[in-house]
Amino acid sequence: MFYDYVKIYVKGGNGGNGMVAFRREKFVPYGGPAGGDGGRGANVVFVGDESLNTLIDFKYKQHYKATNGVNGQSKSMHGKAGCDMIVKVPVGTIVRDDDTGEIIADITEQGQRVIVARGGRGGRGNIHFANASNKAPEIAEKGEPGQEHWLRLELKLIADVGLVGMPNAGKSTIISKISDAKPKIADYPFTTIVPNLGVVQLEPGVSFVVADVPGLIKGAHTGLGLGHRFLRHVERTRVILHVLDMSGTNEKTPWDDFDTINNELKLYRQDLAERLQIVVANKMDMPNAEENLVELEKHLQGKYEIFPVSALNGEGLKKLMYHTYELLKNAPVPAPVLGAMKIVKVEAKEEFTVNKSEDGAWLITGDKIEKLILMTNWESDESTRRMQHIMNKMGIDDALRNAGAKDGDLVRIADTEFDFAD
Ligand SMILES: Nc1nc2c(ncn2[C@@H]2O[C@H](COP(=O)(O)OP(=O)(O)OP(=O)(O)O)[C@@H](O)[C@H]2O)c(=O)[nH]1
Ligand SMILES: [Mg+2]
Repeated sequence: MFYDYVKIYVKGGNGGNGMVAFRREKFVPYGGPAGGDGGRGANVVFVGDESLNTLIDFKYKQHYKATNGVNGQSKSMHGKAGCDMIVKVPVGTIVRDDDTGEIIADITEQGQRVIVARGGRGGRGNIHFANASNKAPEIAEKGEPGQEHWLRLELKLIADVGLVGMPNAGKSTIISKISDAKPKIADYPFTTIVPNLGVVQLEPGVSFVVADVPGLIKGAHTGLGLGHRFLRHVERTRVILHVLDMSGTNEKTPWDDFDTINNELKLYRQDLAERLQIVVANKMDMPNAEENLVELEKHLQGKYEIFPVSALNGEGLKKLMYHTYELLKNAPVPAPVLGAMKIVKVEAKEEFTVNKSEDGAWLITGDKIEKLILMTNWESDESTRRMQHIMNKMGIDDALRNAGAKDGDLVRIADTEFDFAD
């Protein structure tokens, strides 16, 4: 199978920080709390797009960070949420967490949307922390950090275009010039024994997949010269580039080669002969090529477009590729090959764990507690007290005590360290 892989980093925006502020109005000496909430961080969202068929664009850009939420303001004004970052991916892309290998999403439909990195919640402003006993709280949360991870994208490549022709016609030379493929090229027939795939990129976002199919011979449709195996790769392609060696002699003319190959295609599957086909007149740098081209044109009677090229020195290939792309635009898209797969959601875990780290500190890990710690503003005494209260309620104090923690032991959670006070 021909798979394309890329690794990319995605990060949701951080939530904006909540604000500590108080109302200041005329004739109201001690106004109530008026600190607004931070805005939500933006998500990174993948959207299935049928017009893409490779992952090549991700090889150039690997980091995708959505925008942060805006901090809350005074006068109870909430910060604005970040605007989601939309990333188009080809239909057929499987998205895995690179660390665990777990499938996060399987993009099987046009327009399908999947959040691959969630933006953080905005921190709450001090208006939320007022109660009967504390009318002027100095507490506000920091924004929740956005989710971040490395993803592995996989796509089964489906060739859009097939390079078909007699052995030694120059198919591998062509694919080596137009794409990133590096096949073996040699001056004898049957150099290529398995198809090579290459991605042709004309411009960023404009690419297609080409298959260099091993040479076909007379009788290929019956399986001769492994013909069956190779023809199967042509079945799925939408445009056929029929490569001819124009340096033909009297014994072996390009037009006879043309008829032989097309006859094999037709005998293998009638509709293959009817597929969009461009004739690539290769080796135009060779003697006799010009005369042969005139003969070939007569023979084809305008039924096929002919592109004279020299793969060896690259002449004519660019024009051929742009024309191929134009044809592909209107050629029907083959049905997706991947069946629907289960979508596994990444949910935050509630529990926490206590471990002793090598330096003797108590290490507490867990999605919820780590998030809460990161959202706490430690400069505020009140926020600190609130956090201590929450940790106690979650059972973290008990867990530390049971694990053997003593007064003054170092405790570490996320980016914060503090002393254990029993
Ligand atoms: N002069 C000249 N030689 C070429 C040109 N293109 C390819 N060749 C030569 O033709 C020979 C065969 O080229 P390949 O690209 O291996 O041919 P192929 O069609 O892949 O052959 P198979 O894999 O056997 O089917 C090599 O020696 C190439 O260097 C060209 O435009 N001009
Ligand atoms: Mg070859």
